[in-house]
Amino acid sequence: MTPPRLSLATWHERLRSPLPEQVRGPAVDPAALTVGQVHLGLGAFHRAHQSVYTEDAAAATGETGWGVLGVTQRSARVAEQLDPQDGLYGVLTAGADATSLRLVGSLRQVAFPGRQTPVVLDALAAPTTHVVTLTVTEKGYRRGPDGGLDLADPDVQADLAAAAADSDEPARTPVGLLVRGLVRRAKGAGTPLTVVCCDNLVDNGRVLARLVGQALDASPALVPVGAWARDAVRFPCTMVDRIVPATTDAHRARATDLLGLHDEGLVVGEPFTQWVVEDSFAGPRPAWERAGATLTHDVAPYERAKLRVLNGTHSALAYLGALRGHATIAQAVADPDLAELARRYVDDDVLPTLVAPDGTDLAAYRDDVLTRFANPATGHTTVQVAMDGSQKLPLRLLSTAADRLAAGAVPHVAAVVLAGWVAYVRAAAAGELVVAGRTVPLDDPAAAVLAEATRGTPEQAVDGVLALRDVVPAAVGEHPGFRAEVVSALHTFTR
Ligand code: CS2
Repeated sequence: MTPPRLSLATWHERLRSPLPEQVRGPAVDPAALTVGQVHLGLGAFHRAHQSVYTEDAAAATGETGWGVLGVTQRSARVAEQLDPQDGLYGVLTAGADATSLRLVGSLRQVAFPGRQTPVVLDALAAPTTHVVTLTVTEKGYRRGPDGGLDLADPDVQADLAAAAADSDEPARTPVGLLVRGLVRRAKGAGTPLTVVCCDNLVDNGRVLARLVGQALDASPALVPVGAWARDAVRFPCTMVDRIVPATTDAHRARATDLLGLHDEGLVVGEPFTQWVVEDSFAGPRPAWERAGATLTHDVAPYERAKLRVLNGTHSALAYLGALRGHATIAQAVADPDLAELARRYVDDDVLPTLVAPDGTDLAAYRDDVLTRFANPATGHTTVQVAMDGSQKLPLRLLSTAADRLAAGAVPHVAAVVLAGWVAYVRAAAAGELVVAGRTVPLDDPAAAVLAEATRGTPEQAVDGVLALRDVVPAAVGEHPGFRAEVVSALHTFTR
């Protein structure tokens, strides 16, 4: 018999019989909350991370004004998963030795911009909304080659035209949607707002502030809004961390087993979670520190250590692991050659570029990260982490390489990792990359450019990639010693 679908009613019904000890109900009742936070990019990561912090903060303080309006990005699917469940969903925590399930009640409403842009704009303008969080992935920001807003992008242009007209038409980009919300807010009560970027970008708050500033400068109609925003809107930087793989049928079956209810909105996370937030808010915020977040004046050392140690090594294991046929990150890091390479990468290339955040021992941090990668229970795939390399590698790998070269050292392992990416791109673009019996396509917004750049001999492929200025900084791309090492490493992959 199919178990009933999770909802407030079925959950209350479920409470009539005992729960397994690994299951915890929502810490707050979604029906008792009003919206105080809008989240753009309602994917699995938000649901397993910030939404949980917001719920725990509300539970700790008893405040009922921190319900979340979650805005989906690309499709209405998430709304279809969560609406029938009254916004309730489970987070399955998959540890190496134990699994637990908690339901989260902080999601008050779900909106899909394709249909409900006016709902989102009104929520962004509402004086009761104090915080906007974003997880829209690196590519979601629509940045151009100089890192600023890509004003030539037709979707960005459409959103800016809609912003100038303050119209209700469907938003096409997250930054466009945010800017349009700011326009409406400035024209309304003009209550201050804090916008919290939670993506893996370097200086994420400053980056987003710049994009919003550029959008508001782009049209004379928006100049007064820009002047208001400079005073009234804050963009704190953050470092977010939790490994959240795609939910699989096996995860769903496990959750159904534990809960006795079927949850279409289930997300999965590792036991570890961390959030470091710059304490710079324009108005009230959820008491995230009561939920374990660190509020600090300087996020940069945390963010840089996380991007370079965790994300950089993650990508290394993803490309090199997939090339060796490993389906998951746990399998890749269990491969002695790759474990050794990952450790050498951190020790030789990454750690010399870092300043330890307060109270952090970077060698211990490296060990913790490698242990987290080894957790087999998440099932995090190499192919998932390998996605969007053109967007991720500049931030997590090539910045490290640039710093080492500037210090006069050739980052040998970074060169091997870059060669691994080139080999991965070549194989995937040719339809020849097979991982766990499946042919893996090249999943990257720059797939066509990458396929073209990596054609020919290994030397030509390396030169093609090193010349991509959107991806590789000139100081790295034009360094002969680094090039020689990438070429020689690529030969070992293509042999
Ligand atoms: C991963 C990240 O897919 C990826 O690129 O490196 O999503 C990683 O799992 C998170 O940043 C961990 O906090």
